[in-house]
Amino acid sequence: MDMWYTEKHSENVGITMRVTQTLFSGSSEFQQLDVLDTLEYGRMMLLDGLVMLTERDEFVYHDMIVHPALFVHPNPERVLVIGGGDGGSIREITKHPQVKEAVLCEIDGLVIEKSIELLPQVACDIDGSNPRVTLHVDDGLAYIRAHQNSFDVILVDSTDPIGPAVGLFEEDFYRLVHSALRPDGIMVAQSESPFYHAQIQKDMYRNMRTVFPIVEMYQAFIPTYPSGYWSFAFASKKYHPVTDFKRERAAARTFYTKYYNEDLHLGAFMLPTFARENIAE
Ligand code: AG3
Repeated sequence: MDMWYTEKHSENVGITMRVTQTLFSGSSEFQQLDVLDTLEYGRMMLLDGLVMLTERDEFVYHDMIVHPALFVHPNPERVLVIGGGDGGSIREITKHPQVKEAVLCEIDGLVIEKSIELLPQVACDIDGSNPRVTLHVDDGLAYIRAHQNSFDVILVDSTDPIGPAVGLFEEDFYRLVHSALRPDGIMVAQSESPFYHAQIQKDMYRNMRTVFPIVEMYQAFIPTYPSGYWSFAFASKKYHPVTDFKRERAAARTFYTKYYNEDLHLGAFMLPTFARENIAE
């Protein structure tokens, strides 16, 4: 049998992959979850039909949502991930020796459960084996409302702004994140494709700028996401991601990063003109 999965990226374009097996297909009270095995990209997780990760290219996303902020903040001891129930961001965070506690707040317990079962190389630090990791199955907004002035870095590892993630792109949410951060805290949020999602980016960056004094966009190449060209928002109370970056510290890292490095850190913030224009003030 010839089975293919297609995620439509627009009305007229999509990405399609040959599938060998459905490992899980079901729904929670929040969304539809599927884990498929593909020939080219290994196992793939979908939420409401959208590709969240594949085994082959998840290193790009997880390196890039985590390491820029953790190498800019001089002492990231407490780090929170909102969403990210697959555990990939937590895995990268715990590579940093200064991190004392990495907290995951995911709304959907099914995502955590199926990631531990079917994506063990991604979920390796959320399976109870890492004493520096704490899990909460809770709404991110409720969690941060109850944890003011508590974190050095908060990562918003969300899906697209449809379904349960809509609130994670709004100004009220960024205000809560701001107050859940310590006085020199940094937020990083995945911020969609500059190529396909110009309007989402425009609204999202405007919302962040009303709350944070420093807001910059940076980019990464993620083959299985719409257009392959993806972005992240760096929103910060004090540290600038380029001028406060200490290259030597990143170069002296004690762990392997397959995508991130100290040169790429700077290059990632250098945007093409059309991407700059999406978020122009
Ligand atoms: N977060 C998913 C980013 C959005 C992808 N969008 C899409 N395929 N339309 C990734 C979660 C990984 N921890």
